[in-house]
Parts: sequence; structure tokens; C-alpha cells
Amino acid sequence: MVDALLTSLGVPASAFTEGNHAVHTPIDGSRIAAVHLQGKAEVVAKIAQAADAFQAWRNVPAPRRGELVRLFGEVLRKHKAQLGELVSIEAGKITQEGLGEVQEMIDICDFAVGLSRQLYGLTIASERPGHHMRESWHPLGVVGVISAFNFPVAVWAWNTTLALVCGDSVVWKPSEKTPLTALACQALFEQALKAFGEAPDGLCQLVIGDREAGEALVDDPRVALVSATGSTRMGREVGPRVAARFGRSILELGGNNAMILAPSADLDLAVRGILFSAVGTAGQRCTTLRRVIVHRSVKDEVVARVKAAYGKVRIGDPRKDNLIGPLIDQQSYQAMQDALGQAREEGGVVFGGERQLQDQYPNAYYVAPAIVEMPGQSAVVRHETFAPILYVIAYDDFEEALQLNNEVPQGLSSCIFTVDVREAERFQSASGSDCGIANVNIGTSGAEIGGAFGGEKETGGGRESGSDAWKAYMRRQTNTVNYSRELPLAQGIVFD
Ligand code: UN1
Repeated sequence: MVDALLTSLGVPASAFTEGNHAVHTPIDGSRIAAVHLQGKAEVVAKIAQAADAFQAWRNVPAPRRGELVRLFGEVLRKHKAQLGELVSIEAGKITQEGLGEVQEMIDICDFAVGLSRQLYGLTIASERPGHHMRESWHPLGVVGVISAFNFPVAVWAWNTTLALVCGDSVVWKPSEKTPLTALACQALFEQALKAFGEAPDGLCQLVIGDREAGEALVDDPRVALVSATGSTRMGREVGPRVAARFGRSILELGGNNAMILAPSADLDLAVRGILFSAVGTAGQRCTTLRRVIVHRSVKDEVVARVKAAYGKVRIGDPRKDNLIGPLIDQQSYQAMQDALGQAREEGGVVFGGERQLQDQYPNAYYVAPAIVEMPGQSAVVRHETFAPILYVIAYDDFEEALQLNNEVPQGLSSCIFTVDVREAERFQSASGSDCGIANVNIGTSGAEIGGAFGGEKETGGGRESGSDAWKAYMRRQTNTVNYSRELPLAQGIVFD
């Protein structure tokens, strides 16, 4: 299924046929490739190479570093269709979303190229005569990127393009569930390197491995920054381990994203917003809409309309004309069924959620998206289940809705549908949503790359992608220069 595709993307056959680790497609559960899992020694060797590459790369002028990323963007534009298709095969995303993910890579390339001429520092007024102060941003070191199956290529690109223009080298450990897209990204990046011609060897490394490989990356003091995207459980291990060696981390972990649906909302818009956010990517985005907090006066109508839409949504092979592809694997399916069982025990009324197409695909896990009307925000609602389950909770008073929005351990994305400007502004104010993303009249998922991406609380606090997220990939230096013939001391101290 994938051999020709991988070859067309420049991946050598030995990389996906000769390994000890089987790769399956979630489309029908069949085995599509085998890759070699690398252990600690191989990871350590790659980190050493990346550390050497950093020594040279940090001295290349930033706009020149940007040129490498510009070339990579061109390579991606040329291979968008093939890489998008590979994302569909390996991660199960529908064609539109596979292509969208590659577009997200192209967008971040453009952003990073512009940034390569804008790594601005500050000038600071000195309190001393004949002195000036400034703040400079310097390359940081080796950046370790740990990414998840659900955005197998874009999240790597967010991190890598910024790291490269910032003068860093990169070692990437993708999810074991999606090594093929990673091999393809590496092959495409090598095309850009070739066109660029003068990058140091080992600038961007790929490690296909399991937990052992991840640990080697997390624990190595040469890895200055670990940017990890995945579950809160993973982040709970990675964060303290990196901190224990005084490394830096960017954590982008679980979300439990809500929509407040106010009585004034444009319901047509809201239902469309719910549909894309809740069932897109089969509910497997960190930004997936998991909770609708809806005003009691419109609840029945909203639930009826969402159910009607859910009933019509086409489920099946993500490369065909469908809107929902498969879950990534059997464990995901089991986790979804367990959550639905728990929801029933906690008083929930479940609509949908059943397995689909089982006869056609006995080894793949397609599900109908589920809507669960809950009496309140019980334990199951507070937990992130990575599947298309949408909990619906009624509210009477706006303050109560805000409280429900914030009363979960995670803090990634949130939104409100309202035409009441007071509610919209309050939602985005200091005492409004406590999430890293707070939208008005659009859903919780599908953010553009231009904004900083990430969230608070158990989401981990990190920011990737746009705005000034680049600063996390550099080290800040404060410079004070004396151009006088005196040596005045700060704070007026006399020390003669
Ligand atoms: C993720 O699921 O880890 O905002 C990233 C979105 C995408 C990124 C999701 N741009 O839904």
C-alpha cells in the first residue's frame, strides 16, 4: 500500500522493509511496513552528532538559516499530495485533514523564514552615564522533539523550523505508531539540505524508537530543550526528568476543550462549529471539542440538531469521500467504550459511539461519534478520552458556564458562541476562560500557526508555533556596555 508512496517521497526501501517493528495502517489494520527501532546507544550517537552540528550552525547568519527552511517549504509544496496521503494511511486522517496538516507545515516554514530576519532583541535604557544595555537572543543547543501520532508531521515542523532559524539542531522522536511519515519528512528535509548545500552534518536527526529512545533524549544533558507533545501522563514523566537536569521543556499535553453555547448564539454556526471540532480527526486532536456547556433554553434544540448531523456524517476509509476515519488502534477503541460505560454509570445518556464497519474491517476501529448528555461535570467528563465523545452539560447562568469551562484539570482550548459582546469579552478576560486558546464564534480546534499554541494547567504551559514562541528555542543574554572613561556602579554604590 505504501511502498510506492514512500519511494516517491525519497525514503529508501531498506528503511521500511527490514525492521523488527511492524507498522499497521488504522484504515484496515493491515501491516504495511517494518522499521528498525533504535535503542539508547543509537540515540546517544545521534545527539552527539547534533551537538557537533550545533557548534557550526549557530554561527550561520539567521537569514541564511532561514534559506534552508525556505527550501524545505518548496520541497513540501511539491510533495504535499503524497505526504498528505501518507498521513491518511498511517494516522487515518481524511484526505482534507492530511493535506491540511502538510499545509500547516508549509505555513510554519513561511512563518519561520520571515522570523529568520526578525529575531529581535531590545535596547534598554541604562541608569549609568556612558552606558548602553541590550538584550540579545542566541542559539540554544540541541532541541529534542517528541511528537504524537495524531499530528505526525505538523508538530515536528512547528518545532524544527523554528529551532533551525533560531540556530539550533534537532533530534526528533516521533510516535512509534507513525514512523513512516517521519521517515518521509526526514527524506524531504534531506532534499532541502542538498539544495542548500552547506549545512553541517547531523543538523536534523530522526530517531525511530520506543520508550528507551525517548528516555535517552529526555535525560541527555546535551539536549538543551525538550519539546514534547502528547498525553498528560507522558508529560508528567518528561517534565520533572528534564527539570532535574536543569534542561528546558515545552510541554503540549492533554486538553479537555469546551464550548459555551449562549442563548444568543447563531445556532447554524454553532452546530457547524461543533461538528468540525468534535468529530474532525475522529476526535483525536488535542484541541478536539469534548464538552458543550449549553444554555438550558437552547439545549434540546442543539442536541437534536447535533444528533441529526451525527446521524448523517459519513464514516469509513479516510481516502474516500468520508468525514470520519478510523481510530488509531484497538486501545483507543477500548478507551472510548470504557469512557462511555463510565459515563452511563455517572448518569449520562449516550447517543452513538458504536463500532462501525466491523464486518468489512475486522482489524480496524471505526466508530460512530458519541453525544453524551451529562447531569454535571463528573469524573469521566474531567478526563481526556482521545476519541469522538462529546459531553453536553446544561447551564442556567453565565458565571456557572465559565466555572464549568475552567473546572477541569486541563487548559488547552476553549470557545464561546454568542453575539453578546459582554459575554464574549468576559470570556476572553482575566477572569474568563483559563485556557491557552479562547475563541469567539469558532470551534476549539483548527488553530492557525500564527498564534502561540499551547495551554495551562495539565496541558503543560508550553507554547509552540507562532507569536513569540521562538524565544523558547533561544537563550537570552543581557548585555551592558560602558563607552565612557568612568566606571560608575549601578544602584549608586560607591566602592573606592
Ligand atoms: C494537536 O492535536 O496536537 O489547532 C495539534 C489544531 C491544530 C493542531 C493540533 N492546528 O487543531
